[in-house]
Amino acid sequence: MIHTGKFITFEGIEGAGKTTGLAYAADYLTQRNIPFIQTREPGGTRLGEAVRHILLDAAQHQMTSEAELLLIFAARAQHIQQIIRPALAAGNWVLCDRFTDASYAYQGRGRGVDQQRIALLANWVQQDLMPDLTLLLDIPAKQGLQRARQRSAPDRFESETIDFFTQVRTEYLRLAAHEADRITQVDATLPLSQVQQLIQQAIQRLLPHDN
Ligand code: T5A
Repeated sequence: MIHTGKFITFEGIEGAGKTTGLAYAADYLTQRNIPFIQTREPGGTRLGEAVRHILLDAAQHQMTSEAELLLIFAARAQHIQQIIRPALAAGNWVLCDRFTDASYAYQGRGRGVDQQRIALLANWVQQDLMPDLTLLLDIPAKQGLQRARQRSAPDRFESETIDFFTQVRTEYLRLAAHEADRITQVDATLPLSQVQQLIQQAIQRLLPHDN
């Protein structure tokens, strides 16, 4: 019997396989009768999805880095209070497609916003909330973008340069090296079955021994 929900986030650049990995994790938890919700950032609430629409809109090319960061954290504040904390408190696991690591990677390293400002916002909206596990799906920028662009027309972020995504990836890898206990790095260029096996192994470590 599980009493406390676990908070798992999925990170990586465009096309790394976060959505695919999250769907696999959801199947895995379902098979083990572990209650969970799946959600995403930006998004997850009515407010968050409206903010997501603005953030991804390719027509919003004049958006400043500061406006972008504050919109993301406004959505995150709502998401944490309305969805994530209540779900965890009720004993559900939370599978979340992106969280604050993305802000350090995209707005910090990618856009050049001072990382201390991001940390200030993170402390404000998260307080003691941190993911129990973050799966970083790592892929070279060119390969990730190829996958993402095969799927749909580029949104405002996907229209960025390879250099931008290389910077974003570099920051994700730095975070993974710095927080190795929380962040499990997965080679997302591997065949899907092997990626899924690595995801399963990481999640298994969070399960109580009788599960
Ligand atoms: N953002 C977000 C910020 O800037 N700051 C923040 O703080 C936050 C929270 C939206 C944008 O918001 C920005 C970053 C983003 O640009 P998003 O919706 O998560 O974020 O957007 P994407 O990263 O664009 O999501 P994608 O759906 O494009 O990428 P995924 O989810 O990583 O990739 P996925 O699973 O859809 O897979 C892509 C394709 O690859 C295949 C899949 O079948 C699919 O076709 N694939 C594989 N192929 C071969 N081998 C494998 N191992 C494969 N795994 C997946």
